[in-house]
Amino acid sequence: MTTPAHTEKPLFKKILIANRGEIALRILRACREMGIKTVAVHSTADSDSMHVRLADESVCIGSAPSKNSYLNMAALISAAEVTGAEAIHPGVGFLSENEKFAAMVEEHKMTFIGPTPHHIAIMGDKISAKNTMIALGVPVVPGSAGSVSTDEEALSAAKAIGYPILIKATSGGGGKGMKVAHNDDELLANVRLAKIEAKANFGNDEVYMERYLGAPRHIEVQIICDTHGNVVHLGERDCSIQRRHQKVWEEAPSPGLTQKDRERLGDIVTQAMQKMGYRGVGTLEFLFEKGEFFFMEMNTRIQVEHPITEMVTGVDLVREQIRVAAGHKLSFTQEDINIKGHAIECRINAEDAVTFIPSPGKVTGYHAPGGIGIRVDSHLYHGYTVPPHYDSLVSKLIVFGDTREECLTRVERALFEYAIDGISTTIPLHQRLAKEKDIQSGDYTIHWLEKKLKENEA
Ligand code: MV4
Repeated sequence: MTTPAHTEKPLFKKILIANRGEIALRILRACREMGIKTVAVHSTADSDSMHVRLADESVCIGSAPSKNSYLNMAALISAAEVTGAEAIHPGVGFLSENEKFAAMVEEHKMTFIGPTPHHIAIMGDKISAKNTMIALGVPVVPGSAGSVSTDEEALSAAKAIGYPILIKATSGGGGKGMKVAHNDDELLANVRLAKIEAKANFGNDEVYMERYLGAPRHIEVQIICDTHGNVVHLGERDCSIQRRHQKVWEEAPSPGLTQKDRERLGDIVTQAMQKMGYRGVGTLEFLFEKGEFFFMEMNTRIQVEHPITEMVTGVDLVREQIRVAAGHKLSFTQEDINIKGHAIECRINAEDAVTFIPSPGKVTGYHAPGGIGIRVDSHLYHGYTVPPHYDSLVSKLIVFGDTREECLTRVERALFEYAIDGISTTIPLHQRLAKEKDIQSGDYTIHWLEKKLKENEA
């Protein structure tokens, strides 16, 4: 699935990577293999980071708080102009789904490695994302047509939806401000409460209603689109194992889907993206319950858990993302994609494995696992100091096996080898997860981990 580079127009000569940590490293690696020069940017807290060390050039763009550095649009644009970068890769988080930044990059005659500002904006608003998907023939959770303001609106929507109902904030993210209602009285009380909380948290009191699914799985589909009308899906990932809306453990393919489910979902998503004229990589998130898929939201960026899809498809997603951003055609078709084997990602955070209290500090010893089926995406090294200012993700252990059983065996083996000294990490949590009966059988929903952690507390 490699493309002879000499047969196509040249790619970018230089890319600025507007991110840090493991994902900056991931993008750097793709660029180096493609012969593209890299510019790292960093805050004053990240001068000694691995992404700065491995880049061809680096620019300090501000002080430790993200808003002064990794979220500082003017500083990023200046750094790109000064270094002569032709494109900016936003990575994940930070400005990766900011339509203003995407537009600003293009206004300055550089390429934003991502979708159009228009598509970012549509998917950034949950109601417009949902309405867009309905129009494209994608199944969504039954719910109110838009936001609900009055008691009358809420009650008439509830009649059509049926209980239990989930109230969500239009501007809310990560499940913040969601409330369940089982009858009309609860509904009216909770709509009022949700609006007050939404106003306080997001500065916008709009809320909408959906049928509450009690025990679904979180299933997301990876897609990639070029600017020549080609759309390919790369199968799904199961990200049901979460804590406080943070993914902890991800698998591809999902142990809960049949091949029929998978193909049905892939077809729906591919056709929708084709009609939409989407460009770049994207992920459509669904809830899956009793054999039915319901669209929730779409992420318009590369995702943290993309490597498990790379492991089971053999596709370098970041390389393809850069190629399509440069206007190249996808180097494969849907027929070339065959899901093979099984992959699991353990997200390793610099946190206590029981209390989840962040544990920044100096890594006084470091030994990463290796051997067959093991990939470690991490910016850690012996002597590195994990700064306290950012996300606590410090490593992704990505494991491949021909079967799910082999993959799980290798997860346990790799976790046994992994040594990170000086800071606390969530490695012990993953060691426990790998031994759990429900994990081994693949029988879990989005509520499994929180329930298990509560049981262990008691
Ligand atoms: C839901 C749901 C049940 N029914 N929507 C949580 C975050 C936000 N993006 C959507 N979320 C949910 N929406 C309906 N109609 C349950 C959740 C949910 C969840 C979803 C995915 C992964 C983990 C979750 C944990 C709790 C609740």
